[in-house]
Amino acid sequence: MESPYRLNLHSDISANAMTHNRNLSKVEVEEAFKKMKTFSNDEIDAADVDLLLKTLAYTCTEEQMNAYLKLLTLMKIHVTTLDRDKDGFIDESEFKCIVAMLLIHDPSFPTVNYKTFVEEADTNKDGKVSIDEAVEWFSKNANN
Ligand SMILES: [Ca+2]
Ligand SMILES: [Ca+2]
Repeated sequence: MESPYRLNLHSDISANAMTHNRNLSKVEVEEAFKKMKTFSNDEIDAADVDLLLKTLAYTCTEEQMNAYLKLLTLMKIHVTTLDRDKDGFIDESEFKCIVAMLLIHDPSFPTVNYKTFVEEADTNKDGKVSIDEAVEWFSKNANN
């Protein structure tokens, strides 16, 4: 691993966590961020993302945020964070980083090559895998 990836409190992801769950207020997201050990300058390390989600989930009932939604949010954070050149698409080296990261959390995650990934994940058939397409695919393939 290189220098740790940082997730910003005001990123799309944080907004996403809120829009997916209308009962989760900005204040709650902020408070969860501030509880993280690595919190500084409105950012946390990607390593704290799991804990952040657990903290957020803890403030909700199961009805408010179901397991799949948590998985989807977690995936979106991983995929968005690992889109290193920030072009909105997942290339081969980025794909490998995401898989490597998922394998840490879930050693049973299926190892798939990049070609297969593009074939399966590219739902609008433009030859590229966007962040949303990748999130869908990873969520479907994750052992939940
Ligand atoms: Ca990219
Ligand atoms: Ca596509």
